[in-house]
Amino acid sequence: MTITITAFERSPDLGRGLARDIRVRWALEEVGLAYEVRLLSFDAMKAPAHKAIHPFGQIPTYQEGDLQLFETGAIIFHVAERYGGLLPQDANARARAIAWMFAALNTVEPPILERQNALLTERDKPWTAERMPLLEDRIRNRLADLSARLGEADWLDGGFSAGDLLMAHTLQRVKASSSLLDEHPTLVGYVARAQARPAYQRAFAAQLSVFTGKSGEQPR
Ligand code: GTB
Repeated sequence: MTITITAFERSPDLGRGLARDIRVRWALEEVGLAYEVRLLSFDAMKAPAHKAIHPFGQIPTYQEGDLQLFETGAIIFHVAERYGGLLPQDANARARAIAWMFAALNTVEPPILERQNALLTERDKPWTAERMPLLEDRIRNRLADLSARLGEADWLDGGFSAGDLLMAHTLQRVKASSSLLDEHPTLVGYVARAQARPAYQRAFAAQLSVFTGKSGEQPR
């Protein structure tokens, strides 16, 4: 069955791993599934045909036969459930890995997005300079707790899982736009370990190739 995902025709980072289709590409690479990519312009994302698949007019989406999905968390959970390899077999370990998926999306990502959105849309507002330290401290709190929990381990709970995939990509956004991650060498190492995975490298090269026409090196 052909799997088709959607991605940006034009991306602000020119395909350097920040747009969330990389999460889906990465998950598919981890489980060894081929996929096709439908590139969308901004207008196409907001058109009724795409909104029938993604109610909020965003990328990525996932189509497989008569299944159409949106939300990276749901897509990656589906891939993990249907194809295996991204979640442990043991029921309790599986439940804990799923908890890390939710932690990435519900607990760690929101303060990161809050800061990003403030920089993107409120940079020139009088309150932004005053608000920024508060937004950054919220991220710092999450990173400190995450770093303490990870400790010396390679991954969040045993072997690499869908929880690590979502967490590492969420942290990548911090790394790309601030020095906050550098305050935690443990987390810098964690992201580097995730990005060194062959599946991530293939996903990164595929996303980059949309913009360069050829596969690229992972930036350091
Ligand atoms: N919760 C959804 C999910 O996880 O799937 C969020 C999806 C989402 O935010 N999609 C973004 C989008 O479609 C692209 S990934 N935005 C267009 C819109 O909302 O109109 C966010 C993103 C894109 C590009 C960069 N970059 O280049 O730096 C960073 C992050």
